[in-house]
Amino acid sequence: MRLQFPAAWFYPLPVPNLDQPPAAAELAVDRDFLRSAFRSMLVARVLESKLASLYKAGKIVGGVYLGKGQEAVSAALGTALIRGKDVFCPLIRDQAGRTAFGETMLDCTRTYLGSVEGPMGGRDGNVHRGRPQEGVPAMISHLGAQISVVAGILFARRMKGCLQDAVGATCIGDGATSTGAFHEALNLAAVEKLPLVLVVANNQFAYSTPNSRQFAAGDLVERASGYGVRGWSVDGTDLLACASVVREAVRRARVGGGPQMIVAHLLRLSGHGEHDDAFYVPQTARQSHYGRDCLEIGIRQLVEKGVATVDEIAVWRDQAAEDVQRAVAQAQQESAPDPYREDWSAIATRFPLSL
Ligand SMILES: Cc1ncc(C[n+]2csc(CCOP(=O)(O)OP(=O)(O)O)c2C)c(N)n1
Ligand SMILES: [Mg+2]
Repeated sequence: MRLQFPAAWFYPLPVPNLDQPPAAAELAVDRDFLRSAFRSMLVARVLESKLASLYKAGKIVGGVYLGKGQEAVSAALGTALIRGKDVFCPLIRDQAGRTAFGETMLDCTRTYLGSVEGPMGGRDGNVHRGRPQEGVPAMISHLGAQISVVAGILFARRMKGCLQDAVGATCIGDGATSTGAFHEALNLAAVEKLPLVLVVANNQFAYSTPNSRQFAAGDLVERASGYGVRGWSVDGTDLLACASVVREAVRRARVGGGPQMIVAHLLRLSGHGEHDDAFYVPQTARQSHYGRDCLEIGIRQLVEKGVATVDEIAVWRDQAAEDVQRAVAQAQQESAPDPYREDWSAIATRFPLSL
């Protein structure tokens, strides 16, 4: 039976800034950055659409959680980071950021389809994948625990004298900002002035719980100053704004400015996972400014700024669709892990983890 929540739970909705987007950021981002970030958004959207169909066809091991509507800030972050130097611990909704940071499509399809060739050897499902040796710890938790993982890696590197000008970034949702893990990790990062970039995607809901039932503060960004952290509030549906803000925040963390917390305001354009039809999201929220699709806004922005043409974007989309088909077909013909041939010792004991 479907639960019916009283309307008063949701409205009046003191959702911050739903119709008052933060002032548009100056375009302080170059053409190459925008093209690259946008392409990652597009690839992620095409890839995730395929994953959703595979889920509905019963072909996926475990659940499917999409980043639809959240790609702009995620892609901006992945593009601003440097693979081989920085640490990026993505969340469940960060396919765009993963793509931008250089994850191959095969890493994704192999994990979702349970292939032994995948980065987790087919042992762990869907979003719980990473390449820790390459600065991408596997996603471990939705609710804030990753902040301390990244802070710990940065701290360890500093103590070993090899931090240099690397930064570490991770992402959480609005719901995670109410956990102790968030508080403890951000506080430690601030005290130690770690080069940590934390992106909070405020998609207005933690599963079905609206912001109004989660916290009484106005804009979540206000929490940053409580920790002595630089806070940034950005319209997560606006690619130019995300690119500009995220890039500047990463730059500041890199030059010793300490932790940076970016709150991106947006709406999740899918269910919590593909098993959820998000019936609890009111129409008023869908029709609000933050119900806009950042991918459509991105196309408009790129074309209007002369950064890409519609024809070029169509070619990118077709290329992404082809690549996705190939990566899915490849993973589908690979085997699942064989439990009798597996080494069941903890992965961490098998090779030294270089932080
Ligand atoms: C410790 C813990 N409690 C509860 C859950 C179940 N859970 C997973 S995601 C989620 C909501 C997260 O909301 P938010 O942080 O806003 O992220 P979003 O899903 O909106 O991106 C909950 C309650 C969990 N994974 N771990
Ligand atoms: Mg949320």
